[in-house]
Amino acid sequence: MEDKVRVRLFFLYISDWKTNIKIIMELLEQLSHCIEFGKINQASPYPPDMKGQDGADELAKMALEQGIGANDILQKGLVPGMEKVGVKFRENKVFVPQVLMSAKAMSAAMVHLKPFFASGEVERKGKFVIGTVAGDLHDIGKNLVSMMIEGSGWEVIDLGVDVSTEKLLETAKANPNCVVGLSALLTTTMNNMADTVKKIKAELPNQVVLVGGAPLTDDFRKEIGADFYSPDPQGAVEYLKTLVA
Ligand code: B1M
Repeated sequence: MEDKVRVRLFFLYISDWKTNIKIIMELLEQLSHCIEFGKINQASPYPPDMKGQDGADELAKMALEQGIGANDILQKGLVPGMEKVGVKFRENKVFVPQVLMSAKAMSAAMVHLKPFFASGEVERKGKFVIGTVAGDLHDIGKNLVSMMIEGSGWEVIDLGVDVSTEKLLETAKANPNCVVGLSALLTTTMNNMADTVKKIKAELPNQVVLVGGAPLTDDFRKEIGADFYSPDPQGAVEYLKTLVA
């Protein structure tokens, strides 16, 4: 091949490659935007200013079709969107309903990525076992924490509400190196939380336990021997990040 032709082909390849990168970046940015603003799919009327546009559902599928890796879609599209929601929620710039819409958008995208997680192609950051402590039926806050942590790339095992110490211990033992998260909303069930943490630490001294819930304080966390207290989901996400850094 002539040198001139070779040079032209090289520049064609570079410009094609640049275009592809641009398309990929735009797609991931759009995906992140859908998560941040809770755009589930094209049919969803929310948010009103994105009516009729593709949502997380269509864009995640499109990204896979364009050959973008499932891990890149998660880490460069979905996670940054969820992170923005977490920060805005902490700063009272968005509220529970908006976070729930973001979580729904995240789930719609995750449907397409799930097979890649199942095949082991995409690695999760770790396992997070969460539950509301025994005697406590409040789960709205716990669910938000659970969704945000899943959205940050962890596999979440959600045991629900009114979770006994025995169930938590059994799950922690079955999932070595997991992090346990406990939520309590009642002053009465804070005592159950203390009891649960004590028993977990007695049987599994190295088990990391993260606690949260409206009546808790960091002093209470220290008193009961848990490793970390977060007043909000974003704090929990940031703490987990430090464990895998
Ligand atoms: Co209940 N309730 N409730 N309740 N309830 C409270 C908590 C209460 C403060 C209301 C009041 O009296 N002002 C009061 C507790 C008083 C106290 O103990 N000091 C109370 C009571 C007394 C009760 C009952 C005993 C009432 C009765 O039957 N007499 C009863 C108890 C039932 C039981 O649990 N055994 C009861 C029942 C219920 C409902 C079932 C009706 C319902 C729960 C529905 C559900 O969760 N599916 C309910 C609700 C909705 C509330 C209020 C109104 C709202 C709680 C909530 O969801 N907040 C609440 C009053 C209030 O807070 N205004 C109240 C929104 C949620 C996003 O916030 O859960 O704090 P929160 O979660 C936050 C943070 O705390 C943090 O992140 C979340 C997002 O920012 N966080 C974590 C939570 N868990 C975390 C874990 C982490 C990290 C962060 O790491 C693991």
